[in-house]
Amino acid sequence: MSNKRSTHGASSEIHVVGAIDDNMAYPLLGWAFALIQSARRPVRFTIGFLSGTLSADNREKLHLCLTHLGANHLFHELPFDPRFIAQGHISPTTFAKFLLAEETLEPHVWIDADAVGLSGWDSILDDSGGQNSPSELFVAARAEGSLEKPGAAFNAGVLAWPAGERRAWSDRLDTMDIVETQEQQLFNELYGDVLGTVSSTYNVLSYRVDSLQEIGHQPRILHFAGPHKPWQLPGRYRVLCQRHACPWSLWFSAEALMLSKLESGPLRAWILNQKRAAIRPSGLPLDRASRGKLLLWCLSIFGPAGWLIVILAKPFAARIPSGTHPLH
Ligand SMILES: [Mn+2]
Repeated sequence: MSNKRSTHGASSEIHVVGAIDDNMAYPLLGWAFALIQSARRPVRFTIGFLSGTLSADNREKLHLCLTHLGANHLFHELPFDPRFIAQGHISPTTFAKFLLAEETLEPHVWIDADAVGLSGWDSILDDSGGQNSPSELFVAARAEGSLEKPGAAFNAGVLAWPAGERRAWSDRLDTMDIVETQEQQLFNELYGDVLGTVSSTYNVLSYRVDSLQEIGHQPRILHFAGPHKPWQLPGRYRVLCQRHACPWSLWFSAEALMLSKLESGPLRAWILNQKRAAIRPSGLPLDRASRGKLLLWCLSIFGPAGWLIVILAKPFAARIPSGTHPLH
């Protein structure tokens, strides 16, 4: 099979690149399933991981599950680099996007594993100006119809790469100061002047919207950026998000369908165990930006008594940052 397709007709394959560690093993299944299920063309995945961050056992189990889901995929081990630092909730795995992009010279799309694809996501490479565009990288506009200021910071969760060589990042990383989001800043610095934009629907940040109606149009990729994530919400509270049509409900739908596909498979027990494990965030999140995550952590600890927290905390919903949580 050719890896060097350069056109993106309706039937041509789309190459999706992402990266995970052990903490993201379970969410990866929802990610891959939603992307395949909503695409109109074949999808091929390259799933990167930094050495030592994804166990051989998880890899083997994920391989079986992905095969069962019909996902054409390849795991790709990448060298761990001490400059790949963890920052807040962002793991060193986020730096994998530099390594994978420089190895993948064909057109492809990077999608963070904390995202779901919805109808139309697989048009992203068609919408990125084709072969004649001078842009070396395409990212989603910040808001639909907004005029992008040159140099405005972009979110690096979805990256549409046309064919071509990538910019050298390693020396630049050595010389830059440590900032709050190192990988994002490095991307902005390297590609700020050669950036093209696609519709904001290709990277809708869930914390910017409280309910799906607020977006005003159907997202094509919904990105659960920020410290707390939909898979960390215990099942009993999910109905609150669904009733409110909060962006997380799209992840819950994809997850339910994915689980039903794997129901009959041999790995059912492993998956349900992973699902349970994903609910409990590692460590007590106490920093100011993680109040949403702290709420989810409490809900995962307190069991049914968590309903009391939900009821008592409701009046303070607005003080919990980043939109999405069961306190609607
Ligand atoms: Mn992300």
